[in-house]
Amino acid sequence: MIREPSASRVRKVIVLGAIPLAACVAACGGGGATKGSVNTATAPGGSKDQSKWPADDRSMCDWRNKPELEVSESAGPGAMRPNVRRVFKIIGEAEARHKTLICREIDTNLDGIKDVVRTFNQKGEALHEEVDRDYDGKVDVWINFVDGRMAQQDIDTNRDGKPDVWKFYVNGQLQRIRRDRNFDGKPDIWEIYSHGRLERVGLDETYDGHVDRWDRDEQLKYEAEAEDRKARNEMMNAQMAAQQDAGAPHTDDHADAGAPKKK
Ligand SMILES: [Ca+2]
Ligand SMILES: [Ca+2]
Ligand SMILES: [Ca+2]
Repeated sequence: MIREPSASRVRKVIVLGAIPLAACVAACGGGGATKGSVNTATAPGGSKDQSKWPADDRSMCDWRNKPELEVSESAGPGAMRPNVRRVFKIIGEAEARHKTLICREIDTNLDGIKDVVRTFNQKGEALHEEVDRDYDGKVDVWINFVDGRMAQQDIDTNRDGKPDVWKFYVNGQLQRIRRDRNFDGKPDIWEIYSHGRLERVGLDETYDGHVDRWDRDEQLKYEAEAEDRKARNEMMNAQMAAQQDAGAPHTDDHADAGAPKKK
């Protein structure tokens, strides 16, 4: 049931992608920079024909009706019209007066609709990012930064406009992932990572919000057991060697303690 709309969406994406491709071969002169954009979907109201870009680019920066902010528009690679908007705030007084970037948004697939936006603090560190990764006109990735590093990434995988995967990072390293398999808005899988690797998984099989089962990653479990076994064997060998060493008279072959006696 869940697969059906996404399959039809894929077909739609292909159909939409085919038209701009033909248009672009004629109009874009095979420019390398446009290569990435021809195979993507076009957001509703957008167009891969840059002369037909809509007047409203669905800006995600908050700058309209704010005359105190300065806005710059520029054209990135492959764009014949501006597809990058930067919003600056003037801070400080007199000598210290300068402008600082507070928001930047880009139309990355060149359909005239902005699809990624990032905000910054006055230190220039990233604060928040929103992305329409599949170019359907709806945001599907939300990222929060702490001290300029990614701290949380929320992802919408079923295109209902709400996140169903939540990834948490500490010092840039993945620590936890929560997943919502039945799309009720609540997590039912909890993944715990250690040094970037999956360590254990908690499953809520009844969707009541409580973990019913914790599974340790089998590979990690095997490695941990192998380590234990190795350590135990080494300890036993050392003990045996010490015992034999203590009990046996000092001979030249004491270094072979624990090994079968030679003839
Ligand atoms: Ca776009
Ligand atoms: Ca989207
Ligand atoms: Ca759920």
